[in-house]
Amino acid sequence: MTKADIVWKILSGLAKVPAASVGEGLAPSNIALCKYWGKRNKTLNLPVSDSLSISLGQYGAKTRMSRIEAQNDEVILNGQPVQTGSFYQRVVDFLNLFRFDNHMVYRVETQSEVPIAAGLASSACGFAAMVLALNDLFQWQLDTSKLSILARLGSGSASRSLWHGFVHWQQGLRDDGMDSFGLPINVQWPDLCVGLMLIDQSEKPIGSREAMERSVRTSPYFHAWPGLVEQAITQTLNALDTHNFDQLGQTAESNALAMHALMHTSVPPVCYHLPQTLVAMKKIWTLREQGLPVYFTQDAGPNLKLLYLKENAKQIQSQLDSIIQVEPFASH
Ligand code: 2P0
Repeated sequence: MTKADIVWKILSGLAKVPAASVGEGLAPSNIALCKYWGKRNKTLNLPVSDSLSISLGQYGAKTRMSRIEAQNDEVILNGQPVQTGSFYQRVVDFLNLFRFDNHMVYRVETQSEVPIAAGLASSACGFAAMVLALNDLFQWQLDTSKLSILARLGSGSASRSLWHGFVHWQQGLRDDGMDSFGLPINVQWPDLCVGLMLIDQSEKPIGSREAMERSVRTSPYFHAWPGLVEQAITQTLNALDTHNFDQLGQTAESNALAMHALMHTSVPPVCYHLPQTLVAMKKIWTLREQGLPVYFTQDAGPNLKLLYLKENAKQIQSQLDSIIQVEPFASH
């Protein structure tokens, strides 16, 4: 089954010519508290487990799309035309799924509010915003689960970027992935803060897609991973129900460390930590021993994302450098 098969299944009977001159989409970035790491189907980005994330409020992508008379797609990122490179190619590959006649060429203008320097994945909100813009351009009025499935075809984590707050991506069991999409979790936690801790902004040694594949193929511990995530999700849902911050933070931190253990035990090993990453982790553990409730999570890069409550924000910022504070439940 190809991505195009899924697109056609979802869009069957719907308009194949734009109904508006411009379509707009706005999607927040997200950080996984229980990680997506490993695919059961690489073509369709179907995961081996559920995952659970928190969206980053005003940090995200805003995309405007229109059909144009041109030979090639026009891709504009933060006001600058992009004509080559892997970003351009990923956008064009995704647009290829939505060309319903030979002359369907697009202009895609994205304004990304993601602090790229903080090592946040911009692909998740980028693909989600593109899908929302296409839905608006063609006036398909797709429900959110279908929008989530389409976003997943661009990037797995994009399936979680259609909502604010906490989101649970259900792995699904079907081969076509029509049951693998995000669902919002109806929990508000206004005091919760996410601190983006900038450690290094140089290019990653290896992309997350390849690192993920290598973990699945070579880590001797990978067989334990889906069960660990399942357990982490149960614990996180319980922490959300009871507003138990320590359970939330501890579960997220342990899950991130388990994911990095898979990478460290891959052959050849993948290590996203820099010496400063370890220094920061130890500092966080020391602060916790001293009674300050702060936890971290880490994705496919050296930067950390901290979890803490608003009442401790000042103290945490005075102890740790370079933190961009996000309040996921503030109005946006
Ligand atoms: C996550 N990451 O759950 C995990 C944790 C990175 C570490 O999802 O291959 O860009 O496009 O489906 O979504 C990054 O991987 O991968 C990711 P693809 P994606 O956020």
